[in-house]
Order: sequence, then structure tokens, then C-alpha cells
Amino acid sequence: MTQTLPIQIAEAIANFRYEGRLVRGNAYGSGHINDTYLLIFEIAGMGNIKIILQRMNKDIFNQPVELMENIMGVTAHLRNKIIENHGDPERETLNVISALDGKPYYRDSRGDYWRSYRFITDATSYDQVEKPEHFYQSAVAFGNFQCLLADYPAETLHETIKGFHDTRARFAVFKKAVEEDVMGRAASVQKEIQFVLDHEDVANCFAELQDKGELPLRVTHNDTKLNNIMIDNETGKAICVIDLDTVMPGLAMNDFGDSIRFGASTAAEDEQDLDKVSCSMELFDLYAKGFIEGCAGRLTQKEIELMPMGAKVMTFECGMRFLTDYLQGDTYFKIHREGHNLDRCRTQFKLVEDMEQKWDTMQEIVKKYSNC
Ligand code: ADP
Ligand code: GN1
Ligand code: MG
Repeated sequence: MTQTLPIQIAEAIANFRYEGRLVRGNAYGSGHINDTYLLIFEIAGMGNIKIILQRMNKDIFNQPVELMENIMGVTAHLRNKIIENHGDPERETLNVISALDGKPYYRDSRGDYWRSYRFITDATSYDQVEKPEHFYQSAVAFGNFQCLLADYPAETLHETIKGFHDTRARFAVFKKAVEEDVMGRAASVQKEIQFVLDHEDVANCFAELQDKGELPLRVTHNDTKLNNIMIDNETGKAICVIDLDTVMPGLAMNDFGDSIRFGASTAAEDEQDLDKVSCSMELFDLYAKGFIEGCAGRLTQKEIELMPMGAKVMTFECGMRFLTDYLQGDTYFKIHREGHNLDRCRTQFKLVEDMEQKWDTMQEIVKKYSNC
């Protein structure tokens, strides 16, 4: 089997502590950042086991050793809490498989970094909400994730991507990309560029509150889209938060908001028919309820009040990032067709407009749960 795999993947596989005979290996998942593979090993007399192998994106994560230090620290902390709560640490957090030299990663002969996880079985990561209950359960789990990490020593976490959700700084990067216009694409996307420029206040909002010291920094996930959580196939409960590359100090509202922009949308992130794209208030309501419950009383009144703003800021920021990447030649997010990042940007801006229309409803919904 290894013979049919590209030589670089075969080299990585040969350098992890796997047991059994490799019977299958293929690209897996729909993440935009890392290259993920599913491997299946046959263990004599015991059947097959699945493994996740990932080539980390070295252009985006340029300190992979520090990143893996974060992941080892965070998963060890979660593991202890899960055991204390009588949960199953094999399924409820990521489990890193060591390389042959005992390190939690392997650096290959080309200088790429690889890591491997046990596959979380009998669970699914969804690209869109299929059952509202799943979305509610994911909210409880992402809220609880913040809770479990509330006593994590935040100062020991490396900042894996500098200014990851510094929307104000990303606005400046966007303006530079427009000025430089390296691909000559700016003229054809004037409407989208104007949309960003008209929303500078959204880009600045949280940074200004942080400057005034009004928002607590917490250990947050920072990439809370629905496909970064595993939902148990039998119980429908969200059992494991995955994709821990961006666990860093951040804002609770951003974790809330990023889930809304992805999961409460009535269409896929890259839908081309914008008539299909809107922010579902039913899903917003369910997620707000679940997230506040999952945070178990830790959120301040101000944070709860700002949850609709978190949804708007994260959706705006993501759209602006897609547009920046389009202008810069699609070097950050993986694309699968011409104009993919532009399509993604348009869905995000459509959602922002829709949220603006539904602003009062969003405020009322969070108010309803603010005393829970
Ligand atoms: P990316 O940063 O590229 O989004 P992820 O770490 O989210 O990479 O992995 C991509 C996909 O692979 C996930 O959305 C999920 O479907 C799957 N996946 C990742 N880790 C596991 C795991 N331990 N068990 C099962 N599936 C996983
Ligand atoms: C990326 O890695 P993935 O696919 O879960 C990105 C997020 C974006 C998201 C948009 C490290 O998430 O910030 O919101 O795409 N992750 C990184 O779908 O940039
Ligand atoms: Mg992911």
C-alpha cells in the first residue's frame, strides 16, 4: 500500500509509531489549512484501526514545534478534566501519536512537519447543520471547552498565528492588498472592496473595547466552525473539539461568532447563489442558548451582550480574509476552483448584511438567555 502513496507521505508513515499493516491511505476532510489523510491499518487478528495523519501548513504555522507544544499541553489538561468528570479521554479529546523518536511530530527530509492523531470513531464532523440538535450540542461543547480551559496557564501558550483575530490589524492588511493589487483583480471586485471600507467600525469595535480594558482575555479555540467538532453518531452529542492549532488567548464572543457565521448560515460557505444565504435566527437562538449554558455562568453580562457583535465581527473578518486572499493570489486558504475565495467572501458579506437586518432579533435572543 505504501508504494502507491506519494513518497513524502510514505516517509512520514514510516516514521510514526504505528502498528499493523497499512491497508489504505487517502486524503480526508474539508479543512482549508492542513493536508489531512486517513490511514487504515490492519492489526493481525484484531481488525482495522483508523488514524489521522496531517502535514501541517508550514506557510501558515511557521513555528510547528511550538504549535505542537500548545497541543500537547492543552490535550493533557483536557484529558485530566475528562477523567475527573468520568468521561472517555480516548474520544473526548485529541490523542497525539508519537513519532519513532518520541516527539509529537515528524520533520521529513523536505522540511515539512507531520503529526498524527487517533481517529475519533463513530462520530462525524459536519460541513453544514443537518439536525438543529447537533448545532445546539456543538454550542454546549464549545462553551464547555472554554470552561475546561479557564484554569489553563494562558501565559505558557505560544501565539501560533500573530494577531489571528485582530480584526483592526487585518483591515490594515486588506487595505494594503488593495493598494498593491498584485494579481490585477481589484478593479473587478470594487463592490466587495467598498463593502469592507464601509465597515471599518466593525473591524475596530473589539480592539477599541480591548484598548479600554473592557473585555476579558480567555483561552479560546478561535476556529469554532462546525466541522471542527465531532458529533457522536449514536447520541448526537458533540463529543470532541478538534483542530486545536489556534487555541490561544482570545475573546469569548469570537468563539461564539465564528460558529454562527459558519453553522447558522442557511447555505454552504462557498455557495454561489446568494439568494440561498441568510443567517437563521432559529439556529442563532439554539446556539446562543447552548453556548451560554456550556460556559456555565463564566461569561460577563458585557460578553453576553456583545455576542451578536461577535457574530458580525467574525463573519465580516472572515469575508475580508477571503477577499484579501483573492487579491493576493489565493495563497492562504486552499481553493478548489477559480474564484473560490471570492465566492466565499460574497457569502460572508451577504450574511453580514442579513445580520444587520436582523440585529434587533439577535439582541433580543441573547437578552433572553442572559440571566440563565
Ligand atoms: P484543518 O486545519 O485543515 O481544518 P483539521 O484538524 O480540522 O484540519 O482536520 C480536517 C478534518 O479531518 C476535520 O474537519 C475532521 O473531519 C477530520 N479529523 C481531524 N482530526 C480527526 C480525528 N482525530 N478523528 C476523526 N476525524 C478527524
Ligand atoms: C480555516 O482550518 P479550518 O478549515 O478549520 C481558518 C479559519 C477560517 C476558516 C474559514 C488557521 O479553518 O480561521 O475561519 O478556514 N483557519 C486558520 O472556513 O486560518
Ligand atoms: Mg478544521
